[in-house]
Amino acid sequence: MKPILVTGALGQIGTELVPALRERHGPEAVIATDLRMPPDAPEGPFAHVDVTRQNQISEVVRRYDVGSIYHLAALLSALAEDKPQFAWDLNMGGLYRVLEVARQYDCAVFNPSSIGAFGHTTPRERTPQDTIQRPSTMYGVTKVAGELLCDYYAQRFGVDSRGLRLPGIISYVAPPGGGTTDYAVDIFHQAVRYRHYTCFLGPETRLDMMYMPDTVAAIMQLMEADANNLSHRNAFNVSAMSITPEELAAEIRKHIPDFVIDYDIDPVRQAIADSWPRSLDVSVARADWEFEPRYDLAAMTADMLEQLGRRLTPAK
Ligand code: AKB
Repeated sequence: MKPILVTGALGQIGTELVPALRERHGPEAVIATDLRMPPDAPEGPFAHVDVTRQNQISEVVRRYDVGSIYHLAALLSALAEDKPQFAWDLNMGGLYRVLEVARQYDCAVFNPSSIGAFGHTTPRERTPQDTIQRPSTMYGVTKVAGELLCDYYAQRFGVDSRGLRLPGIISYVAPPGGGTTDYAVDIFHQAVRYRHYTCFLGPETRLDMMYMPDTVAAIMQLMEADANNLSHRNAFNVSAMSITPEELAAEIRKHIPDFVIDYDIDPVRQAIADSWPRSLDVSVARADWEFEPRYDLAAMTADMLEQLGRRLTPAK
């Protein structure tokens, strides 16, 4: 197998996807790239890449004879709403350049879409795989356009592009940063340290979520799936749970009985969340490539608290 290049390798997903890919394919087979430099000595090849500079991507692809690009570098929803012009340049410009390099050097591409690709007019319960997509955020606009652009490169140029519509991702290694679903990570850190969390989304805000081990497994499974079994290419709906802040707090309280949640709603992030689905229909991913997440709310919460309990010191 030819080497894999990962963009945005120091972000929330890259931090855990890169080691998983290295475990599967060997440390030298995965080239981690990011705009930032890694804080510690990397465990395999690392290159500085700004994804808005096509020559920087193609230089690394040529140097390592890369066969697939997992393109994770992007701005998340709340940050993209704060800096819409920059979000367009980074999210669309980066993806376009990755696809152009993939076309020229015959690479496969993984591109994450998001529940943010949906909007107010989308059916919000059991949101189908194929449905109305009229998002009202810049993040959503770049995600829908990205799904279409990946489909276009597959049809027009034969680029083997594949992707998932990711829900909020919960993890304990690297923080997300700039997303609407970030509360579902912050809450665990604050619960372990202070037994108290002030949530920026309202108590009944129901959104899809997935634990990082299931996310990493889903990305690898989709990229290894037989193309003949895929009825869709890009943007498979995936999710492992559909939860509210109140339900998550109640689950945490089973482990930390005196945990308290209160609310100070951020109108921008609340408006974004209110435009997203409350639960996704993931049946197409199940049928096409046997998507089967292992962690539900209870299993994810128990593991998050155990892992963070080892890493964080409770405040006195
Ligand atoms: C965000 O909140 O922006 C992301 C996402 C759901 O795409 N986590």
